[in-house]
Amino acid sequence: SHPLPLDKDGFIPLYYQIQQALIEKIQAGELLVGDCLPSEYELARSYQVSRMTARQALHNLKSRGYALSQKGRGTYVTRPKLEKNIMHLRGFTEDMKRRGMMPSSRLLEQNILLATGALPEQLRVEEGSAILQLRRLRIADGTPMALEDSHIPLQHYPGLERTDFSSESLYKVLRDKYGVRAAWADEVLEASPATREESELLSIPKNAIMLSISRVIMTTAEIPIEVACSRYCGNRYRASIRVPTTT
Ligand code: 16G
Repeated sequence: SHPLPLDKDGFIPLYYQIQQALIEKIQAGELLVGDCLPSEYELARSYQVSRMTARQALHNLKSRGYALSQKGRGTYVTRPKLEKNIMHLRGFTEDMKRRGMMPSSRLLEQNILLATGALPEQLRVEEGSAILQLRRLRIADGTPMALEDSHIPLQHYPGLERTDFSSESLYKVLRDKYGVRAAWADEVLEASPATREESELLSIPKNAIMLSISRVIMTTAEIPIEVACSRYCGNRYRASIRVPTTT
């Protein structure tokens, strides 16, 4: 298809107009994951701009996660990173469903253990009280997205351990069976390389960068729900936040 003419007298930079035109094609499904994007030369010729301008447009698509360049293959469309709004307390299942993706899990561990170390204080329970420990590989549309470790104090949620977490959503069960309402969470975000085990489970290169989110999440009644660590693939996830003004 012939590219739309650019607005050359306006205030919107040309590279930006080209970049947005390509993003629109990707979002409209005219360009699919794996498809080649026009080369720098082709873009420059069809939009009547300099190679520099075309290069900038392609560069921005790559840095925004819409494309990748590979020697011999050119620049091709990739699946954009999921943007996780870290101001929301939604669980994985709900978050993926809202995006129109199909969530699933591979249950790696589901055990009862006794609270030791930092857990009693974080979960506000006695040392040695029963904790449900979950380790799940979280999958969306068949692609492994994250590894999650959760610790939930069973004294507040008795019987929770009988749930089959290979198919159930933790937050849905807590909401439906225990009336839990999440109020706030303390979160820490951190970058670190994937361990060997993580790279195998998530099918990513060894030492690939992971985005780690550790959190303690509380109910409206100030009862701890969960201490969790979610380890997201750095090439599939990024975090966003709206920063409010402080007065
Ligand atoms: C989110 C939570 C995780 C929780 C899970 C429940 C973050 C950083 N992590 O991934 O702590 O265990 O949701 O998901 O938000 P589920 O309801 O699908 O089991």
